[in-house]
Amino acid sequence: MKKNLTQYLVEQQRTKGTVTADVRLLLETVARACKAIGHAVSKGALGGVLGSLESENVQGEVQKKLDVLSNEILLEANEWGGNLAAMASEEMDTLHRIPEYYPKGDNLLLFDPLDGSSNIDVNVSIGTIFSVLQVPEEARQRDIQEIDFLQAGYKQVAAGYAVYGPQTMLILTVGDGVASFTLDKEMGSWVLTSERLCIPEDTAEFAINMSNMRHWEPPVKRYIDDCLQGVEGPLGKNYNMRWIASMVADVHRILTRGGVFMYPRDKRASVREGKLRLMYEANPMSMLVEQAGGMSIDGVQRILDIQPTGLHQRVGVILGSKNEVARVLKYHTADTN
Ligand code: P6P
Repeated sequence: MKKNLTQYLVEQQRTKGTVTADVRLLLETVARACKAIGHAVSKGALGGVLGSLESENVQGEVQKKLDVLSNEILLEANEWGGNLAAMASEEMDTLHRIPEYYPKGDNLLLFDPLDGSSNIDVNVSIGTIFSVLQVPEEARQRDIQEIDFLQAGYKQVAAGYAVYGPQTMLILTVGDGVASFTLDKEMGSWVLTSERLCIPEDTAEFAINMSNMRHWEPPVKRYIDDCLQGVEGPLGKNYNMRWIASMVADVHRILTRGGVFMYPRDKRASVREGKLRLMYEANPMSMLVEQAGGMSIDGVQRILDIQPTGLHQRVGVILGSKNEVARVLKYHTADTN
């Protein structure tokens, strides 16, 4: 009999002490919300949820109907459980405090409710990314402020994503490796399908949006040029390329078979600090990748060590197979020596 998510989390709580009871309940609530989001996504045109709204989010991006619906599903599911002090989301300008009339807890939940929105209307895999932090001791007797969220990624107590693709899967870490669960849609349960995902240390597959080549900084340009020279080039092997333009889908491929994912900062004003968001995209994905034996940097430093300065701060992201990311790091540090 395969374990389900609850059994996995109870084992983590009781035998390994990696999660507290309230984090376990929080993760089960988030997983339940992801089932509801996946159900809404799967309806597509039949659910009247495709297309865009007139509104824009804090990032200045046009919001898809499903972006807003997914955000509402996560807020409503998590408001009343008693294990959170506040939430933050890509779709909300600022934090969302737990209403006075609900019990509160000492955890903070951050999420990108539906990552890869540009793929929704063309039926390509998308996903939900989430991160759990704890309320700092000094903030536990007062109202939560935005600054209480601004903790380096190594302080996360849990991180994960749901990917809505051919299978609906939940990928989760509580600090003891990375487990994967597949949704049994007949029973409505998340069934444990891998107890410990492991990223191959080497790869010959890179993921980057090549249309941005003219904007890249020199180290990225040199690395990709060397990859494209194949076996005759300095890297001595032929590389393959993938770019799904859904971080969840690209990272899922890397957790499954290795590779290197790159969304580096570049010369465009809007991407000067990077495109992806640190708190609810790069940090949770970096915790997963490191827990699966990979590496995750912004180009020059470990992403999980970055001290955040803003809730919606952007960052360059280069993550995946350890030896390949270390190679990309060398291209960057060689530039500064
Ligand atoms: P581009 C999706 O909008 C996203 O935030 C990530 O999921 C994805 O990796 C990236 O942007 C794709 O960006 O510029 O290739 O469309």
